[in-house]
Amino acid sequence: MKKNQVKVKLKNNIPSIGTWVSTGDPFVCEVISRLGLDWITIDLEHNAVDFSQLVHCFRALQGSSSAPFVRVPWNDRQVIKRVLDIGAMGIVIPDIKDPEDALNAVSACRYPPVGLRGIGASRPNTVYGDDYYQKANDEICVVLMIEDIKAVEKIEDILNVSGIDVIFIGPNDLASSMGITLGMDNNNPEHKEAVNKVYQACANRGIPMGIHCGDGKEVEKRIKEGMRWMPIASDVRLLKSSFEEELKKISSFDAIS
Ligand code: 3PY
Ligand code: MG
Repeated sequence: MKKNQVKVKLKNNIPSIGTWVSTGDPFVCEVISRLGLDWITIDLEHNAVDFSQLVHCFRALQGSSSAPFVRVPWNDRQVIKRVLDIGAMGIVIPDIKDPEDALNAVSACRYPPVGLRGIGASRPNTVYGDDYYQKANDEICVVLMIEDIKAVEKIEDILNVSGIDVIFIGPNDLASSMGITLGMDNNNPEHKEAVNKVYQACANRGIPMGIHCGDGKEVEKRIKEGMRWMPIASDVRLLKSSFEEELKKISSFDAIS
């Protein structure tokens, strides 16, 4: 089984950059994966993407530099098992609220005796090699999402759970839980304070931390702040914004409403 280069980079304190694919479209994955991103996360949390589309997305990423990651819809052992058995090299688990959630999430991603993952990874055995079972616990990257102010308050207890590879902030759900205006690069001082609290707690323990970014400029800023695992927006957001940019350049364009 080949090494997960995302984990190699993070261990060496090198920023790891990727994006989100919300369309679940293999061709989109194929196109983006030729850009040299470290990972591509197929988002099953908020989109109409199912397991049979997911396997084709993974096939499209095969042979590229972009490791196949998945954001699962929920912290659910059954879903995590299937997504890993389809071939995910990284799992992003939303809305971790306390240490118990964190322990359940990490355990679902690791084989015994470390965790509770069941045996039966036929596709990974085929595409990653016969030693998948022996190596998977070390190579799978576990990304836990902190996106509720209650989780921020419990961050030290959450980080006591061993086996967390990345802590990742969902800025919009975090803002929503605080009752403040949404936004990726959120300027609200309380939001900034919450993000900084999580960053400091992670930095003290040497756990890489990241946040969802709206664009490359924000990624650059977050790297300078010390963060290490950032997606640039998503396929859908970038598709929409680049069309909007081009349409602005056509003075006679009058959008049909
Ligand atoms: C959020 O902002 O809530 C997210 O989940 C981003 O991925
Ligand atoms: Mg969220």
